[in-house]
Amino acid sequence: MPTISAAPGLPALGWDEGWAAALLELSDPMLWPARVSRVDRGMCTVMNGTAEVRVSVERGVELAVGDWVAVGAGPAAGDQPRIGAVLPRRCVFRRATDGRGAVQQIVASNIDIVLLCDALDGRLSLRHLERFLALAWQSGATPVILITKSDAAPPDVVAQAVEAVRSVAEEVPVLIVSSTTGDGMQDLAPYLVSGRTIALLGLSGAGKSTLVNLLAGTEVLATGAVRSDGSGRHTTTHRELVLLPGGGLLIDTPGMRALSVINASAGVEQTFQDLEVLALGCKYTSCTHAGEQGCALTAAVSEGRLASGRLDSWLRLRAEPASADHQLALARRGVEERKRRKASKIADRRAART
Ligand SMILES: Nc1nc2c(ncn2[C@@H]2O[C@H](COP(=O)(O)OP(=O)(O)O)[C@@H](O)[C@H]2O)c(=O)[nH]1
Ligand SMILES: [Mg+2]
Ligand SMILES: [Zn+2]
Repeated sequence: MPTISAAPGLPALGWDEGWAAALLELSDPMLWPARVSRVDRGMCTVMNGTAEVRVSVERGVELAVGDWVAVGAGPAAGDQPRIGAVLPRRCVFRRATDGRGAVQQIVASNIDIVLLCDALDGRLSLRHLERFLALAWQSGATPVILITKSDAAPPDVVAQAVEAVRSVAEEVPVLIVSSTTGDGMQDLAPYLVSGRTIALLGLSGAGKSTLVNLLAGTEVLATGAVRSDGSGRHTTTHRELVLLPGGGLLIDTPGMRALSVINASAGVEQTFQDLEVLALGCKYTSCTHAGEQGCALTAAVSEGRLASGRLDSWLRLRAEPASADHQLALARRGVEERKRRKASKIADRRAART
């Protein structure tokens, strides 16, 4: 049975004319629209504007929190409703789950804004942040950097960290908040608009779930104390879409340790626009910026106009998508090969039996 929740209608969940058109294209009047708020094995929870409903998910259907789906009746009377179709995603946030980039998982979909959370504890380096930014731009969402736990460091340390972050942020807004004191929360308010979806990304222990609970006005998520060695804990076991009482939707995500930038060349380009512009000044258009003669980037580093770490970071991230693509292709080929071998074994056995 659907459980009635406070969800005040579809538009507050982000439903608009575009989604309505996508649903119409399915031309099945028996399907009803809903947004996925939680994904479990074989099941998911959806919000339809008036209720939260548990829906069964058939094998092979890849679902992500944030998806808009068309739901239909189960095969027999009394069966749980099931996913009829996933409406084409406007934007997805993917991550590699195996460190080599061969296995990818959709972290969340249909996000408008990505809040990149950094706890000022030194675990999120500027190089990490550049990776997060590249992934955020690549997803199609707009990134905003959120420095959390501002109460946990003296003001001059906070100011220094903000300055460092701004040096790689380009035009991305940088907000500073404390969930403990409430400082800076008013700067977050303009982003929390009805129907808008915001995903929180960051390392485990950055204070994401605490912030979601604070904004939701209730303990909707489990939070975890950071271990004494500062390594943090994975406390968010399920990504969940939380509808805020004052409008806006938040998606909390588990901490991301292994973060590789896959197929994100456009995102990398956007993140390093300053370097892309500088590179226009290189003598050769084929310049690899590895110390060739006439390289504008090498010159900028030696003149102190560009941090060498940022140049290294750009060169590394630019090289990654190609290698990850290659890994992906290799992995796919391996799977195909195994399938072929299995099929021929079965055929052999059948032939032997007859
Ligand atoms: N001092 C301080 N601690 C915070 C703040 N926000 C969260 N924490 C603590 O940081 C730890 C990790 O928070 P949590 O929300 O679980 O982080 P998550 O892994 O990003 O979801 C918990 O012990 C929180 O109590 C803050 O604004 N200030
Ligand atoms: Mg959490
Ligand atoms: Zn160059």
